[in-house]
Amino acid sequence: MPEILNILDNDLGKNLNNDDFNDDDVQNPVEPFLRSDRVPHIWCPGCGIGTTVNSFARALLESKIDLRSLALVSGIGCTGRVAGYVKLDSFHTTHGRAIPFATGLKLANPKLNVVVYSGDGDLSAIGGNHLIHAARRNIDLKVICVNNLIYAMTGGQTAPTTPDHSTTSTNPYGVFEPSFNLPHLVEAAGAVYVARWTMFHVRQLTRAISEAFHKKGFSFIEVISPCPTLYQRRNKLGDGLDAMKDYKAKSKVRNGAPTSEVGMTMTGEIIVGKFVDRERPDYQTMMRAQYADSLGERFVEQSEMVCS
Ligand SMILES: Cc1ncc(C[n+]2csc(CCOP(=O)(O)OP(=O)(O)O)c2C)c(N)n1
Ligand code: SF4
Ligand SMILES: [Mg+2]
Repeated sequence: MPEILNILDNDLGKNLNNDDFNDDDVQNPVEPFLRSDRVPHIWCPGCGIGTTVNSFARALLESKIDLRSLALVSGIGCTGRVAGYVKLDSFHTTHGRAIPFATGLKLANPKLNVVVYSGDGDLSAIGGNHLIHAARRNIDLKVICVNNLIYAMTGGQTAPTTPDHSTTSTNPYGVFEPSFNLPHLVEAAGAVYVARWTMFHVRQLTRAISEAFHKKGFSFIEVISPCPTLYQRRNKLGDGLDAMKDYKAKSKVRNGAPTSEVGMTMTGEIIVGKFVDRERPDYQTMMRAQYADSLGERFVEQSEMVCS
């Protein structure tokens, strides 16, 4: 039995097999990745999160990743619900703690491909410290951050990503504090792969997720995604379709753009693209090298210590 199944002991995972996902009879290629028994889902009409899941599932197909070696971890929020809807070994953890949870999985079983799928608030507010330190350590995680510019699940409060001058439930007279430019933050902290796409860019997003699967180290993909119910409505930006039109009109592809130049405003252009793709030893490679150097013959490879 593969190692992951022993370690995760997840009944759903036990039945996973890549062959199950190439069935010609299946009309929607994404459907086998979903726990259809959980439908209807909680997301509002026009919400962008479901479309990001579509791109994610297509990236799994494209990258031909072994699904038995995959684990998906979410925090709390509307985006955090992704963990409950994907038919994978997935974990819906506590608010802000998806990255430490994922780090634990990766350290316990280095062969796992670990994806963190969570919201801007979860990852950059309560979980902000974990975000920068995982990037600094270059832990081999693929982080997909759905940035709807707000704390959606709890009623539309200002998040560290909310652009100034926009209106939220906690800033009814307009946000005045500066927001995080997430690609810049994670690049400065040490991420090896950084990209941003909007929910309109479904193909580019799929490609970026596939690329991240083949990258070792801390990868961060930001997806700008509409929350029609709270952010769009309160700021008179229309519905989900209006958001798509807006993303189409305002997005400018600038691959390799300096991340210092990709900060967002409420109504300005949205710079998208792959900004960072660089090499740097990941945490576990550095750890092995250091221990081998210090311990000499007493060093034991972790793989020899993992039970099968
Ligand atoms: C320790 C703790 N503090 C606060 C909350 C309340 N809470 C739940 S989700 C959330 C914000 C989620 O925002 P985000 O990560 O952007 O997700 P979204 O709903 O926008 O997708 C907050 C503050 C909580 N569940 N746990
Ligand atoms: S509140 Fe916003 S983010 Fe949450 S499901 Fe509704 S539209 Fe999506
Ligand atoms: Mg959010």
